[in-house]
Amino acid sequence: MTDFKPTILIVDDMQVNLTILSEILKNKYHIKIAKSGKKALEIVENSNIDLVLLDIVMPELDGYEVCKILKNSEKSKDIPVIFVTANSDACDEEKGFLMGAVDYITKPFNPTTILARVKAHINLHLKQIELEKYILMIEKISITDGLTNVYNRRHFNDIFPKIINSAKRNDELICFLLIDIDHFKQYNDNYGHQMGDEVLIKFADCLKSSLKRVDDMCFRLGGEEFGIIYKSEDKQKALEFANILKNSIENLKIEHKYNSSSKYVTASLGLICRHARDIKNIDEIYKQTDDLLYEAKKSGRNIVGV
Ligand code: GH3
Ligand code: MG
Ligand code: MG
Ligand code: MG
Repeated sequence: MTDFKPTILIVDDMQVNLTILSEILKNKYHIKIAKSGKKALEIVENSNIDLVLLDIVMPELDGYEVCKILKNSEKSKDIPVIFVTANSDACDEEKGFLMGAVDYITKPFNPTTILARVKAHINLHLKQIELEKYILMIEKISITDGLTNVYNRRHFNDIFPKIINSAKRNDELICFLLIDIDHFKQYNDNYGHQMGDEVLIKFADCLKSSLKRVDDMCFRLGGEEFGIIYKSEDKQKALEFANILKNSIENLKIEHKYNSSSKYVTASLGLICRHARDIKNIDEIYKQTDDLLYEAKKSGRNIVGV
């Protein structure tokens, strides 16, 4: 366990209040202090703050203004803010919560209350951060193929129609490649399933590393079948890319004695380039590409079918 100490920013225009609050909290938390709203914003911008204790009545920027600015900034919108103030009016309290504060403590306060409430909000905040990280991780897992680490079929089904629709709006060309390992059953039968898995990993790495632009995407669509959505305004360039890819696969030089077209692992490809406006749906473009892949297989494998 690391002994992580959260950092609290105390904001108050009166030194005496800063001193009292610091004394109460300093054993359990790192403390930063600001004597004005402006200084508080500077500190939040330049450091990692886990909670803000915020006075309301301050010259220039008051606490409400500071809170509003914090809640409108991407960096600080999730930092819990607790108002600590002499304003005990219910309307002030309501306004504090409306500004996005998580709590409102009136002066004079009891040190135990301060400690308990700060602790509760810090814990909630840290749990929230953990939850967000966890959600991001789950989202990534849900779109990734577990063996090869490229996108999975679920993501393909979800994203390809969106890419086609966006290309329709921009009147663009869509290039799609299907890539299928040649005689992979033979490979498994002769070298074993585990070696086969290793081929799939190397194969996918080769496809991924051939894609240099963020818009190009690689998917594992079935056992030993992969798909690439390739951005190109030019069919000839896409074909050049497909041939380079085909050669890079063979150049991995993964021994495959039972492959009919080479002594190494190879793949056959189907490539289609269509104006997005001419594409009805993903089933149609998939079928057309699959037919070209089938032609490549029939014509001897280790070939790009166009
Ligand atoms: P072709 O050249 O016509 O594509 O022949 P092929 O043998 O590659 O095609 P086929 O569809 O007959 O066989 C595909 C093989 O892929 C069968 C299956 O055992 C293997 N396979 C599918 N998924 C995996 C996997 O996750 N790991 C391993 N090791 N093999 C897999
Ligand atoms: Mg004040
Ligand atoms: Mg195959
Ligand atoms: Mg196949």
